[in-house]
Amino acid sequence: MMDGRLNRFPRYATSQTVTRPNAEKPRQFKGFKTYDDRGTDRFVDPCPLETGHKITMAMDAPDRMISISSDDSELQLYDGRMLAQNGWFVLRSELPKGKIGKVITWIVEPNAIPGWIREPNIGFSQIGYVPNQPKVAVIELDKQDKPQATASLMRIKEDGNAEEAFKGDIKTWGNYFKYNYVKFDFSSVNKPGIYYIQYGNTKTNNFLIDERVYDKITDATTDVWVPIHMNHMYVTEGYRTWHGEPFKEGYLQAPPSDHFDLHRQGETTDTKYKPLELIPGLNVGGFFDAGDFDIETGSNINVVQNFIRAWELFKPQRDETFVSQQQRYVELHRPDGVPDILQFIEHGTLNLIAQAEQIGHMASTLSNSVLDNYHHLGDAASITDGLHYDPSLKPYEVSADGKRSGTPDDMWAFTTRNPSLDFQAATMFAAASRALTGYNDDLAARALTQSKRLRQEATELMKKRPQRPRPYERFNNGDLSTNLQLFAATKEKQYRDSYEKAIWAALDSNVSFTMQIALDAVPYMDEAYKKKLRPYVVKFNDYIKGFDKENPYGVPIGLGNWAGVNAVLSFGITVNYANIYYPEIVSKDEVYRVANWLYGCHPYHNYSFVAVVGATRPKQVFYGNNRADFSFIPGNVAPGLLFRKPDHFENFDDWPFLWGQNEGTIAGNTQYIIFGSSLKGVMGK
Ligand SMILES: [Ca+2]
Ligand SMILES: [Ca+2]
Ligand SMILES: [Ca+2]
Repeated sequence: MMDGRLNRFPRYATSQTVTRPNAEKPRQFKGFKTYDDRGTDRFVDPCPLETGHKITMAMDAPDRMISISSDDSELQLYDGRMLAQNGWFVLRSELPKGKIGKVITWIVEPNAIPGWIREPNIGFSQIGYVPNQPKVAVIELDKQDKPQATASLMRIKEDGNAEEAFKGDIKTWGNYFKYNYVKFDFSSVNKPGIYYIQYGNTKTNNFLIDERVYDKITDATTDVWVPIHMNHMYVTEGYRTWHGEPFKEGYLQAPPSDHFDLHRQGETTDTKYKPLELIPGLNVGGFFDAGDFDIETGSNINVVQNFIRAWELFKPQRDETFVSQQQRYVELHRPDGVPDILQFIEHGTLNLIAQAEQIGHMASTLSNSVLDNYHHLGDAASITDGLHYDPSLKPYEVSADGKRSGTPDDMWAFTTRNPSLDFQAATMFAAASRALTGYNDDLAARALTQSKRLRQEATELMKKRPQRPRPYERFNNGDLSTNLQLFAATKEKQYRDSYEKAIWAALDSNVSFTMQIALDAVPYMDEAYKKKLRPYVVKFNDYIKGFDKENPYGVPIGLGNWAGVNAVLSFGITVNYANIYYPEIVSKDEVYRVANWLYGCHPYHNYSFVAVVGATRPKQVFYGNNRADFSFIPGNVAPGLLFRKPDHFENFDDWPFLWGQNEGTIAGNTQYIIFGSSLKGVMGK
């Protein structure tokens, strides 16, 4: 209600706009434009939904009611979705010109409900539990709430009625940021069945206790999410085309540019190409970065490595995807006789090898040239016009032969040379050559050639710049990992010696950070190595158990600006590997920590963070390239709980546009495949 006039917030953007000359538009980020004005030189300006001096919203809902008033300024309510699907409702007053001191006054009155107590959030795994695993629900309570003495586990019988299968005491864990946490341990129940938890008046949705609950945890990700993110391919599923073949016109050499999305091209190109010259052969293979469509080279390197790790240790033979590089065609749910993971390794390698061969080193990224393409939502094939950019034509003009246009929409390759990225690529190419041998021998040989060349050249470049910090050593153990991969690929002793020379010192300085690489080496090393690693694994086991005291959920919870799923998954993978190689030190009970967290046992809500995984209640919305539909791409993994200072965790399920809590990335989702594969590997033992 605004000044007594009643209205409803519109379900969809349907209010009015006008256009104005671009000259009246405030300057946008670095002078870029978020819109394509189609040559009109005018921008779109939405009209307010309402104006007035007092607005009261949601007076029918005491928990959401809020009133805002201003006597000395006009309140203007806008629908931000008129300009962008991620727009919010905006209430604003324009500041008067030339006034200082107290300029305008707003009175904001949120409604308060005396004695309000939040409903308990009962955290449990929406996947369910295998019979012999620990089963502990973590119940998040308002600090004003009085904990119940007991909770019950209810079993749904075949006749549809429920019976109490177990009644147990509630144990207090204590306060963690905003809430009080108690636990309900029902590990003793191991009879397969359909269950729910009854805590006071709160009843959860149902879940399974069954031997096979983990069997399908990676299928949505490998069968659906990953193939949909294959770049430079037409991707189809049943009646639906997910996207046509993107970027047919290829990639231009980026000119010197301080760009967006953290991309930058230095003063020189570091290549044989002139600015805006076509670099041949880059429009092949590779995976979309995340909710956007660029190829982040660092992420794509991780992706190939993730697939290789899953392949080498677990050899998943699953074949549900048809991939034809020749036809540039992918079809979901159509087997073609080749394990999908091998095809994904090949697809990732094809783009990265093209970069190494055509550019001579790794590009930092292949990305949009104009900002109004970057926010594209919809079919990736329609981001650019598919025609080569020809500056001699006018914008939107097409050449007579239909092959060129004057629209400067071709993607750019950012090619500033970064030896640490070349090092990472060298590591990945070594592993790729091993994985692809016997499947695509030509690509395997090319990968090994590039691995050796890039490693050599990067080493020399590093030597020439001794004054610079070497981020690859500090952040990703690049040298250790490269040496290990090269040893695994070539069996040459020099690589093994270099690896062994460095690994123990790295473990001494940081056991949790280095443990994954140390475990990755186990299959390639001897018994003496495995024995020497033992005491470090004991230390790592203490590190795992330490999380029980740090927070109620027993996993490393990130408090940064991007919710911490990658750190949680890394932790889970290392725990799984530690159990696989050292089951007598790291017990099987530890491997469920991360699974519980991912599938629903976490703060804020109890929905599974993996789209469609967790039969009863996965999250409804994710930040993917279909986010404008308030939807998701199956198999996506949300970053999870975003921490907001001073004490708030959140993960919106009715608003997909907050990337920090809802965006799945290609590196993160393929990391999830390793997590899931290794967890299934543990189960199969
Ligand atoms: Ca990106
Ligand atoms: Ca296949
Ligand atoms: Ca074009």
